Amino acid sequence: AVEIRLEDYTPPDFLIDTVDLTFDLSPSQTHVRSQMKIHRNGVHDRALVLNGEHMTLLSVQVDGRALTENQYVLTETTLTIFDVPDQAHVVIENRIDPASNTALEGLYQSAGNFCTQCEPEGFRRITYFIDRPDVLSRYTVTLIAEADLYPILLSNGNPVAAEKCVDGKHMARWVDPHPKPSYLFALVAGNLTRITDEFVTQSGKTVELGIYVEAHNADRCDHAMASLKHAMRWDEQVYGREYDLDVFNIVAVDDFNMGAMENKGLNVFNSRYVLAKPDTATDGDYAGIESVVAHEYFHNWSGNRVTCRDWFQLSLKEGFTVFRDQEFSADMGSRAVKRIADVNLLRQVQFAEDAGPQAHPVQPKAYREINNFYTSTVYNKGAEVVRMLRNLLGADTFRQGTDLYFDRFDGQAVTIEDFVSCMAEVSDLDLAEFRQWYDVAGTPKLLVRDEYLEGQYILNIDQMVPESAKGHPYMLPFGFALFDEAGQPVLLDGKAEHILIVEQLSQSWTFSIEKNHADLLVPSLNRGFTAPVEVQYDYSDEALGVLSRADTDAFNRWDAFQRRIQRCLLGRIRMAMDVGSVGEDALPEDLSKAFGQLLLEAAQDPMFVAECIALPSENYLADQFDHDTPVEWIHHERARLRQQLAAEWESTLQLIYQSHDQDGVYRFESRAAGQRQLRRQVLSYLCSLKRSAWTQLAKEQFERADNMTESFNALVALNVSDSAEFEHVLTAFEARWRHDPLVMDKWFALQAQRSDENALARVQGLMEHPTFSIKNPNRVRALIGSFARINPLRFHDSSGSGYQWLADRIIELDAMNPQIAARMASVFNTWKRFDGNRAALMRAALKKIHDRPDCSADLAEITGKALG
Ligand code: HT7
Ligand code: ZN
Repeated sequence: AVEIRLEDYTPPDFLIDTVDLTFDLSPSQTHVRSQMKIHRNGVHDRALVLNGEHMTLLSVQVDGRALTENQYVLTETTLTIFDVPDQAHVVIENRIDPASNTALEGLYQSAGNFCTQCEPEGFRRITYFIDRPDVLSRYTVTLIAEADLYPILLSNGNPVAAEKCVDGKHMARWVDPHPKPSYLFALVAGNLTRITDEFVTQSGKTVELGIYVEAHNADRCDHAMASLKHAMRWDEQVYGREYDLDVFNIVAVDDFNMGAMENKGLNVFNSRYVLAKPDTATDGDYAGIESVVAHEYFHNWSGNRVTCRDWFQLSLKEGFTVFRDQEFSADMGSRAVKRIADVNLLRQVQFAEDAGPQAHPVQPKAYREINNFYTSTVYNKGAEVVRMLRNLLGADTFRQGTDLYFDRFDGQAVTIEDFVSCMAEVSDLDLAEFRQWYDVAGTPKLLVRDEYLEGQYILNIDQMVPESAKGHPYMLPFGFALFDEAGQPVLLDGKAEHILIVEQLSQSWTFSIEKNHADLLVPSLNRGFTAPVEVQYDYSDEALGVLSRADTDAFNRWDAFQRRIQRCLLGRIRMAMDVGSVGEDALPEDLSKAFGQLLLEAAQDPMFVAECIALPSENYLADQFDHDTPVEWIHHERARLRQQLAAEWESTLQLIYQSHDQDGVYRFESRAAGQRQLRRQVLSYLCSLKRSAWTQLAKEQFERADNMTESFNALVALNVSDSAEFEHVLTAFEARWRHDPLVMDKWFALQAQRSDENALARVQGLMEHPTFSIKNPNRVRALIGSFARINPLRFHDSSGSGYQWLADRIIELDAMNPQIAARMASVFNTWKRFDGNRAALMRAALKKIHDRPDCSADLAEITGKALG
């Protein structure tokens, strides 16, 4: 694939004002008729070039005249029409084969129903079109299909007609009054049940809401519907954004490459982000549904009404919309815990991406395959950049900025620059330097030093910027406060908390402090994680103890405790590497005490305590090594620390477990979910002691549970216990749920993470399970993805067996679904961070995948960059 560069952007040669599409749907021979009114954009004499792939062209007409083959040129990817008038009526007929579309882009079938996925470039697999986001058109869509097989016919916009045809078929027509780019087009046709509700907007308009699912899932839609209504209200209250069609529909499909898609008025979802009832879905699933439903709904403004000029602007809609969904979820549940979860994800996934071969700026400057740029950098770092703008401007001014942005650019395809300009215009800030956040890859480091001099406290911040920043400093907001050794806030210039604006490579601030502090002063830095940076400050263990006990910023309390744990673990891992065996040293007293102190707070805020006592993941610990990553020592030392903490606090853990037991019906509600999460952590600690009393407790929890969260959490704890009970319970779980693929994904994922020596053979065996299918992305992620991503001990087996097996699976997947294959391949990105033997084996796996003549463009871009 050729490289596409931001600097080469030119406006489209033609625009398409209206498009009238008629689909005669059939699994392997769908007929598409497209009537377009087009006009030349500007003064030029270039031909009309339409994108089109994987389809059969049947006819082309311009202004009522059929074209002969010398009047156009057809290639594998384009249809070029010569001598088109400045304004023309173009009619194209073509045929497509949805049943054999395993890439799940364009029009395809899932469970016998038709559905589409057009972002970013799927529309060109449906019909010939100018398939780029800055071509906005008004769509009319007519769907014709067999009435008994496909009673439901949906598209974007509002329904305007429906009738029976003579031949057992029926038709429905939809008109979308809002001009939109082709990537927001959608159609669905199938045998689906509709769950309905309605929403009255702030201006009094009633919107009909529909969720369409297979009939047997009709009882699993309540939570998605409630989430949708909450999101609609929140967007009115927080951003003043109202919904703009008569209907809003969501369709759940089983075969889907990502989470969901924000097609105008017709969101299509991976069924895992719609379907939930207490006995099949965990609290995590409920939270995921709430945030993805909201995310897609919020796109109606941030993405659909105001869209992207080109795909380099992807973060304009995705970063902003992730920020919006994060804030929504914070308002629905616990703000502090949401922030912890978001930062954890950022550090584990985005920081790693930014430090590896696929690193790119939030606004990439070049790509070969745009599908590879739906990344954590574009989404999560993009959201952090918007969050920084909000923090720099303050909430009210930021809202003025978003109002200006939505009003000024409504109905247009715009750039990140347009967004930032609105923020600069409403504030008195010069944001020119802030742009660096969008333009430069890599995570900046801040080196912080401080000193106390006779009533004055001096804070110094030095920026260590990534190489590609060429020595230019970043502009960022930096939350800051100071505490004394007793954990009391120390006023700085009379204030307990400051947001500093950091904008120079080296900067210092001098504050007057009232009391005379001879002893320990502890700075609380980057509070609430105001900027996506790594902060280095030489904290003593005692200082971390002060913050984890007393910081008034919950995020920094969590962070301080996690830093303390990480310091202990990394020290032990390095020691184990040196001496070649697992250590025997005792639990550090301060760490144990801080752990115990947190446990005392369990009754007050169970979810927060659960987050604090969760040990850093093996992958996160591995990321702290830039060579010879010691997978075995990471695994064993992490397990040893867990056991030591459990042994030291065993009776308290037991008490907590019991006191957070819940009676009554399951409800997805903040405190109850927090209690369940706490019980999960506590039970896993207890089970790590491998004592039959605790294994029994977990088994009882499994047997008594009336909801999936408690049932699955028992399974997780039993996995830690390594006991024979685990096998029995796994079998019981499978017997009950083997016909429910979404529930079985949990079972596949858990089995794939088992760390015993039989792990790879087990995963290979599970690929033969009747519920597993390599064609389904959810199954692939659950089984193959979990083994490769969250079972580092076995995936990185020094024999290379894990690597070779994964390489073969990726090659198999590439022939069906290149997007999923490319995503899987990114686990090999880290090969340089392993010892010579593993690095060579990982590289060999990458080369095997890459050096095939039929390697897809998606996969070749990822593996090519990884190989370097
Ligand atoms: N805007 C969507 C991104 C997307 C996607 C969704 C489903 C399947 C393939 C896809 N490619 C890109 C999802 C979102 O961020 O809302
Ligand atoms: Zn999105």
